[in-house]
Amino acid sequence: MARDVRTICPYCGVGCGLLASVEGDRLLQLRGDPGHPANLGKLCLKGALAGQTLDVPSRLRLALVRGADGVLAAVSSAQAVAVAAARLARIRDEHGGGAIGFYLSGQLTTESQYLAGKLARGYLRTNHVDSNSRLCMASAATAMKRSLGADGPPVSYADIERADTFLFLGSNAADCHPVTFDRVMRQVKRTGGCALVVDPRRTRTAAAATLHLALRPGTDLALLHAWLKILREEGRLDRDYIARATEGWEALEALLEGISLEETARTCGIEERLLRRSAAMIGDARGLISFWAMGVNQSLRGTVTSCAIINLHLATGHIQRPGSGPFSLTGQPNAMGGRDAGYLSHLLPGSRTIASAAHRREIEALWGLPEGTILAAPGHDTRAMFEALERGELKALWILGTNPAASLPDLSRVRSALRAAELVIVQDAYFPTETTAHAHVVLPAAVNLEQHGTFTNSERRVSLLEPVAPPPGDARPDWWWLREIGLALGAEALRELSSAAAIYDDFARTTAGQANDQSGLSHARLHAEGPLAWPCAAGADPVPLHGDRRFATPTGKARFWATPHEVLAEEESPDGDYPLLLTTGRVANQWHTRTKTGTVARLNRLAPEPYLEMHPDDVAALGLEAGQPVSIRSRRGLAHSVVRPSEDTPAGLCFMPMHWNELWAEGASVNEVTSPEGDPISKQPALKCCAVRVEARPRRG
Ligand SMILES: Nc1nc2c(c(=O)[nH]1)N[C@H]1C(S)=C(S)[C@@H](COP(=O)(O)OP(=O)(O)OC[C@H]3O[C@@H](n4cnc5c(=O)[nH]c(N)nc54)[C@H](O)[C@@H]3O)O[C@H]1N2
Ligand SMILES: Nc1nc2c(c(=O)[nH]1)N[C@H]1C(S)=C(S)[C@@H](COP(=O)(O)OP(=O)(O)OC[C@H]3O[C@@H](n4cnc5c(=O)[nH]c(N)nc54)[C@H](O)[C@@H]3O)O[C@H]1N2
Ligand code: SF4
Ligand SMILES: [Mo]
Repeated sequence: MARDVRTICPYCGVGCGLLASVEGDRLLQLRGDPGHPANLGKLCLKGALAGQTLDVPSRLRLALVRGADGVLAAVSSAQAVAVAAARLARIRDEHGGGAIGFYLSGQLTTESQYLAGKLARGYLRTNHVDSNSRLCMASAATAMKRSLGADGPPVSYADIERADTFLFLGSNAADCHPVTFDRVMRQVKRTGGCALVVDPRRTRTAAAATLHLALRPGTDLALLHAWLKILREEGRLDRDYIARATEGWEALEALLEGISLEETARTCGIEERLLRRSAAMIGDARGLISFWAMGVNQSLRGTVTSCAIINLHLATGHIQRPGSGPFSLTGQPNAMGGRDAGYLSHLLPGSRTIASAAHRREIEALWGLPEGTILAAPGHDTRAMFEALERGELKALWILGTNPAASLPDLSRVRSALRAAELVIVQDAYFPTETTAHAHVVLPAAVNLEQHGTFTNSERRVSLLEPVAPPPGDARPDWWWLREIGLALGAEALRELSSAAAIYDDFARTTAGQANDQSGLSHARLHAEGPLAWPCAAGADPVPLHGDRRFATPTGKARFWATPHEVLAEEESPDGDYPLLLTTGRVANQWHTRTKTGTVARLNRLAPEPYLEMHPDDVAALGLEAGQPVSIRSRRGLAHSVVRPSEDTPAGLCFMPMHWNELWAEGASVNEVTSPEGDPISKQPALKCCAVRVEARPRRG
């Protein structure tokens, strides 16, 4: 007899609920869960086919240890734990815990993310814990904290049905958050509202828009200031709200005074007429939701641009009321849970920071540790961690659920860091990956469809994962490996954390009374009641988001930030040697480094091979043609691809997806050429823009 099991899609941060029809150990079918507020039964193709990624030949079934001969060989789980623990212990004893780093992922459960942080900070005594969220949402998260006092969008999916105007900034939601995008477009149609898309390329999202502003890369901040200037001149700001709920308006107003629309039009490459038309659409909104993603975050100005998006909502009063709010789109399925659990180098669980002595003491007390156990200095962010590894300061890196040898910028440096490491532990569900090529120990992970745990989606909604199939071979949940190795290292306190439910309870306690309060949640409650959004305190129902609540800032008011748009020293602009700008991103149906989607034939039909998209004029000017193999050179390295002419990418810009990497072909990764420079506040790399030269390569015989 088949039964239904509720779980969550393993891919994007929309966090669609899945209903799995399961017979015994066998998954028969996945469908959208009509009862889940994120998707109301809908799914995109990736989610619908997620079951096909479980039992594939590239699944990692056994632990591997690299022998003296340099070859990875299968060992028992117990042997792998013993080897990993012994090598970590030696490094800790010789160099201190600070020689060990953890690089985590927004694709792990909150339980695994939390346990990794607890083991690292509380027992190994290293604060070098960071995650691929650094590449993804660090800017948005930093901005929400700076502007609103708490990291978490003050809006929910249900607000979509109460809004009529939707902004998409640096978001190709049609391909990357399809279920939310379709929901928005249904609402636009129903209300006769509008969707305004800001993206240098004509993506599928832009093509569906009421108005597409094809701005010059990196100039969103100038555009956002210009909109506010126009709205202010036209008396379309909410002065009451500004006075009642915000601070810092005067400085922003002074900045707006000094702005010239003519100059902004030139900076952004958008006609002044279109600046005014788009501002009018915002001014006319009854309910305004602004979605933003990597086109904003992965930039030298990621944080300040995210703050400017929030400025727009504060100044127009489109916040704290139904159908309005700034809505940072979560990339990975559990990036929000990871930040709640403190998986960036400056964070501790429950909206706390390492830099605060009071916060460290609170966590030490919750963990039953002596005062002073958690070190005061924040750990290395991702880039600093790999640089410390390259210098030999960091000796060991434990990588869970991410593939940095493909997804980090400036890959030749990343490889040299991994080669310099004394110990690289990689937990992954698939093998090989670009990163396992550098591993000394490889641990087989259960994927989320095979375990209990929680994921927190874009709208801060916590959902319970329940297994729809058993993990293959010796694969175990990530927290299981962390706990086994932690116990072998003497972290006895992990013993009682012997199930995902127990770990969740331990984590939820750390959030009591905090902005991201989940102390009212448990696996049992989530199982009984379904997904619930935070804040959700013990004994209380979820707190509504709307109404004039105090913001979680010291004064209770939201904060305007006034940063002028300026040319930055680190900015790569085209020159004689590198005359084109390259931008990078995603395509529909592919997921990141393709360990999962690469195994599903139907998902590969749309974009079966890597490509470099260029405007036909640039293709012609370089004497190239469709299908021509090319080399793409930047100041850092060389990548290979194949030309695809398209008018969707404006002249002077080219686009390369991030999905095809070294396993596909030598030099196939766009990150061979991208720059590690990033936002100085959030430390998020500016993966969206670097200067390159494109040249023909001989066609393969
Ligand atoms: N199919 C699919 N969906 C995914 C993923 C996937 O791998 N595949 N990954 C998930 C993850 S982790 C993430 S983070 C999200 C990412 O979701 P998105 O951020 O929507 O995707 P990207 O393609 O990285 O970038 C979005 C757009 O930014 C534009 N852009 C580049 N520079 C600028 C700029 O200066 N200003 C503006 N306004 N736009 C600019 C690019 O042209 C691109 O279309 O997707 C999630 N969903
Ligand atoms: N040029 C360029 N680079 C980018 C970006 C870009 O837009 N342009 N985007 C950046 C962004 S936003 C992101 S989020 C990153 C994503 O980059 P990565 O995180 O490196 O990409 P994934 O392919 O998702 O890697 C996840 C790894 O975890 C494994 N895995 C899957 N499930 C599990 C599990 O349950 N447990 C464990 N232990 N392993 C598992 C997968 O097999 C895979 O090897 O890339 C970043 N890099
Ligand atoms: S929209 Fe995202 S969460 Fe929903 S089914 Fe598609 S990939 Fe999964
Ligand atoms: Mo991401």
